Amino acid sequence: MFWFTALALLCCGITISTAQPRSSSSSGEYGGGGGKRFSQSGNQLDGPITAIRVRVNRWYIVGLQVRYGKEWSNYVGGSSGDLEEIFLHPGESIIQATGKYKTYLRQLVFVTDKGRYFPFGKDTGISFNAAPLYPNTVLRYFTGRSGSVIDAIAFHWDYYPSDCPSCGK
Ligand code: MMA
Repeated sequence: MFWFTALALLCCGITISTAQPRSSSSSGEYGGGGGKRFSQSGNQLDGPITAIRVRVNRWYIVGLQVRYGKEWSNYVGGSSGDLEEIFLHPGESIIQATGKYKTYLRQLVFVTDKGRYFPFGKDTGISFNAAPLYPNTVLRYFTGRSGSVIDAIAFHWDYYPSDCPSCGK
């Protein structure tokens, strides 16, 4: 009986996992190895990304704060430069992120599914171009490294929360 159950579970597990449509992917990390790790993975439970604050100085992307649903994440990064803020329209999502880096992050550009784009920072360094792997998926959260500036950044894509088949809506 034990072996039967174990075998049944094993088979089911394999069947279920291969039958699931995949939706999560990530791009990066882009940047250098300094700073301390941060992850906003838990923040995605507060909702879709609705606004972004980016702090920039003359050379670098200094800091980042992201609004998930109605909740702002913790601020990550340093205190130099100016804080810039953009709000997405209701239902609007980021579907591509490009930018530049060397040792630290220098430029960030967000492109939305409504054809708007939001550039931050300076146009110098090694370029990257990040987009989701799976159709109809959008930017859901950030991870990266930070200290007195943003050292590196990675982008994590998945369904817009209300489109998630397993969210029971
Ligand atoms: C700090 C420290 C480094 C990091 C830089 C840039 C000034 O040093 O946290 O590890 O690389 O900031 O963010």
